[in-house]
Amino acid sequence: PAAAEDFPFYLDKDAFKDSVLNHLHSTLGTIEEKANPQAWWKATCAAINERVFVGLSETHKAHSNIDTRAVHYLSLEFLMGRLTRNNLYNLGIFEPARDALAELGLDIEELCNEEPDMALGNGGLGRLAACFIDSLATLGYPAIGYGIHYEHGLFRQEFRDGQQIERPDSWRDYGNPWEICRPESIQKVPLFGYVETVFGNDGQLRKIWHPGEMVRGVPWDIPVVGYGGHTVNILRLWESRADDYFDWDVFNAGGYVDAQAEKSRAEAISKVLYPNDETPAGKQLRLTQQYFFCCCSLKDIVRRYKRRHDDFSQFAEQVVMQLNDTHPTIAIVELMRLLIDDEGLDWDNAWGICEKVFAYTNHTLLPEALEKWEVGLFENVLPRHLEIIYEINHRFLDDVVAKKWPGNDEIKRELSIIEEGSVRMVRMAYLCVVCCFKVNGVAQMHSELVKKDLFPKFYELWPERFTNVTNGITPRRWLKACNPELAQLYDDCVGIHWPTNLEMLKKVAEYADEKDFQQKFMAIKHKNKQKLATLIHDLMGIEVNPEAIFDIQIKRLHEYKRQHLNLLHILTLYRRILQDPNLDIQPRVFIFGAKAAPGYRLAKDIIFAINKVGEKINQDKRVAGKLKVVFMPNYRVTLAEKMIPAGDLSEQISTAGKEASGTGNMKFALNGALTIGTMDGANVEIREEVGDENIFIFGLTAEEVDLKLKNGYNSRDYYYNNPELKAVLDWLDSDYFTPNAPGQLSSIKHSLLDGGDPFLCLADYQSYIDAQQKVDETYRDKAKWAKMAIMNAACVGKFNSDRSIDDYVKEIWKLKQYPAVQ
Ligand code: 26W
Repeated sequence: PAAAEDFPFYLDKDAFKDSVLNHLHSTLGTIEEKANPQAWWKATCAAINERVFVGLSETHKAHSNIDTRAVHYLSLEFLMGRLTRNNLYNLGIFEPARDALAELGLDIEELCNEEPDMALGNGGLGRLAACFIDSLATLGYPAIGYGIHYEHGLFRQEFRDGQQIERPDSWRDYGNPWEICRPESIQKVPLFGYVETVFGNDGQLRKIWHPGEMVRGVPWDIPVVGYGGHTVNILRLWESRADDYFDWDVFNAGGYVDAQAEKSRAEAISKVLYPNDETPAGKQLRLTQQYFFCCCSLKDIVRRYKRRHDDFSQFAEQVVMQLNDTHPTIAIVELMRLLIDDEGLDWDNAWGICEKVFAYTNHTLLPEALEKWEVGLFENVLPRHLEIIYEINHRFLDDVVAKKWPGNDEIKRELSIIEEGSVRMVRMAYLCVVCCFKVNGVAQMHSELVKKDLFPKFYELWPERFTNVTNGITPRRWLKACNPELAQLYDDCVGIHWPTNLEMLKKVAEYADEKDFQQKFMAIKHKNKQKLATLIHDLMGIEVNPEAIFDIQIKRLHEYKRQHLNLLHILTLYRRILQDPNLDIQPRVFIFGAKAAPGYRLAKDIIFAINKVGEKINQDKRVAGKLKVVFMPNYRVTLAEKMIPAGDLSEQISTAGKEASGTGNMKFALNGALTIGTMDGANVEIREEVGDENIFIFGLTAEEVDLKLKNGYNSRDYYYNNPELKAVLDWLDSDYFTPNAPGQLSSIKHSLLDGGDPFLCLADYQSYIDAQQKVDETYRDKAKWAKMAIMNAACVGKFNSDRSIDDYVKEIWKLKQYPAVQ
């Protein structure tokens, strides 16, 4: 139980109950007899917020009094999930709140289910941002997250006859108790128009941008409560509004309709999150979103700085900005513009500042995911920024590239921020590398590939710029809050301080061989599996056996993540069972969760195929319950919190060299699942930590993948030389799984054979099947499996996001800790 001395906002059950009742009456304006669960939830949030807001203002005071250096985390995505439970745990008042609500006849689980998921992100990158701001607050660092206040987050997924359909997500329909509107900090954002060149009084050329349109950015602050409640930082999200849309002149001139149209155009900017991960949209609205939030955030930062300083000499001491992938790259250009056009600095001065304040994190090596924008789009939306980009490029090529490689025009073409071709493009990643003082990848292996494959010439130019920060996850959400029974077991074993010192769990490894501990550990896993089984039954009507192996793959749907390789394994087992009804295998439940980008045909076909194969298997009497396939709809943070504690086997099976890091792999291991995975991303480091004997590694290495592709990979060779693989693929292509509709599942086989199998599913097939066979054999030995599971949970302390933040602070941000509330 939380000790009052560790948690300054601790209050007991009775005090919490009074507070909830008080808010039910005076904030919600209702009474016990009339209140519905939503009103109770909101009253509870109001009771929590009484503490949160005190922490917020204390933190604000503390940080502005000392005028501290702060990190500004710029991200188009923050995948926060629900906040009620985490805020309660971080304040140390979960138990009193639970008991108080119970006395009021309320179940805290049910109450928490009233909260919609804050799904303002696609996947790994957005969730990483959420874990990072949790850690920053927990460690007491001055930090602010900047992003977009989307009206609609990532779409809600439904299945209709096995096909994904997308429905709008409306997370704020009935108000959100966690956000505070700050109209006093509204910013104006210029767009479109043209640039005029004038002579200033000093005889210097000056540029004046005459925007064609203005929109307003309205900030909404979400308090970010650190564990212990000693620091409450903010996440500031910008909402777009029309500038003076109620323009009386237009109105009186009969232009009411035009004014309304302008209003909807402006408000479209923050309307919806782009649901594509890995494939940039290339759309004007997306570039506008990026500029909109960067412009608002920079003006906010500069305004705050100028309250204390008369010139910009201290700016780079006070401010560091982390760019979460290339999505906020335009912030670099916007700061140049602000400093030169608005503040009157000269180029060298302005550039000198920019070079000290921006750092860039790369999250992907997939070439199609690297953002490029058509020059024409810039010309139209941000004409002044295009000029500045040209100037940055010009100076870079002439001053830097020409000095390093004199007379080499080929290399200039290669490194130019502008890609020449039939359509000229701005390469956003190059712009980042040219300006940022640090560029980091998100796992050791990924950071090596960033240097070697992605930016080799830049690495030659500036080797000291490139670094690694391995990703991490917050153990508060991903262990303490989502798996309270395991958390309790750890409290009993190693004391209560592991949530902020995850390496303490190492001590648990000492118990890995003890029968008694193994039993306790696996009993908790079993309970979590029962709970998930109930949820699956309630949501989908499918009966699954908690004794079976829970084999889970949850992540965005993408060819490189190879959900279809998993499917080939399922088909292989199904076929073997039909051929030999007495086949002795461990019962398994294959559980999936994944959203496909709405325009990604093959990804949607893979979802459909898994659903169809699942339907067949689940109702086939001959399978006798040995296999079940469950594709849970609408995978999101809240569902992950229920699935991960129940996992036995964690599927991390991307083509080596493609998954930058992965973070689901860390969450599973921490909750005692074993990994089956390739030598990719953070799997490599997980293997290092848990030991080769406690993980199932299979498949080609990244070097072998490259070599195969270079030497002309032919997937057909594998198809014709492996009868079981051939049979399984042909089977998928028949009408067995889609009676009366032959060919409905053909696109998968087609992509693997005619499409050339770009992610080498067929090359890795046999090795995967063999590794799965080993999983099956290992699971039969209960003690061995328990020991391996415990070793995984005990040994992955490295992957906590507090360690990631420490690495960022030491390598890049150079911050000091200032916990505000004692
Ligand atoms: C422009 C469209 C777009 C949107 C999002 C392109 C690329 C992205 C992200 C890079 C997708 C993403 O979430 N990447 C994941 O980032 C995680 C956090 O670092 C890593 O763990 C995953 O390996 C990486 O795929």
